[in-house]
Amino acid sequence: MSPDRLKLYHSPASPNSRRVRIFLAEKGLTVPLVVIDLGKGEQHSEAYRAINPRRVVPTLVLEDGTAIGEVPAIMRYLDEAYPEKPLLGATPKDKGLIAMWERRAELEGFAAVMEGVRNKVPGLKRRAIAGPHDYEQIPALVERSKLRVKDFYADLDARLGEVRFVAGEEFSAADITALVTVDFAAKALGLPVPDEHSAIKRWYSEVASRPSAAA
Ligand SMILES: N[C@@H](CCC(=O)N[C@@H](CS)C(=O)NCC(=O)O)C(=O)O
Repeated sequence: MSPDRLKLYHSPASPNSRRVRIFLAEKGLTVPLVVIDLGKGEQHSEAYRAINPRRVVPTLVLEDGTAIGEVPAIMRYLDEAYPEKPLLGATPKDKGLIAMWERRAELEGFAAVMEGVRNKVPGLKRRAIAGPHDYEQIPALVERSKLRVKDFYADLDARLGEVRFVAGEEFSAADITALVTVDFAAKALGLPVPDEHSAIKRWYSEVASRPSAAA
């Protein structure tokens, strides 16, 4: 299927949407984008809920109307449908390693930042977890999230002291999730990479200067 028959519902400021936009840019795929205005609550509209009942972006819609939500699932579809320049690995070993490192970046880094932001930002009161259900903020989680992000940075620095990219010697989806995590932590939690983490700095200057990072 030609990528211009797909549709990506996204939000320009959403870090989860950015993970998919960078993924597409790295693969050289141009997919029509449809903006969902999260500030105006468009994710809760009847029209968008018919596309993604979880009320979150991004969502990839195929030509036959099939809607795929969840960033790793969208990445999986794109890498399988457009196998040129695989970002989730080409061999069973690489696939396993990239899935492991991407998942660690998401669970230990990205999710930790998200937890801090959602429990802190006044505009997200009663919306501490994205999705169809409302949850009150728990301010204590903000401090714990900051500790988790610091630990994530220390662990990532140790890893990048051994390898060029997060999952090994090749750029992969794990770098995309880690890059978006670092930018999100700096912007939304005021937690830039500490100066002493020289391996992250070396890696960041390489991945952030790829054209895809502007996506
Ligand atoms: N697990 C989902 C998370 C998606 C998500 O949390 N998206 C946020 C934007 S980054 C969202 O749509 N938030 C809507 C809201 O806060 O109501 C994924 O991987 O796609």
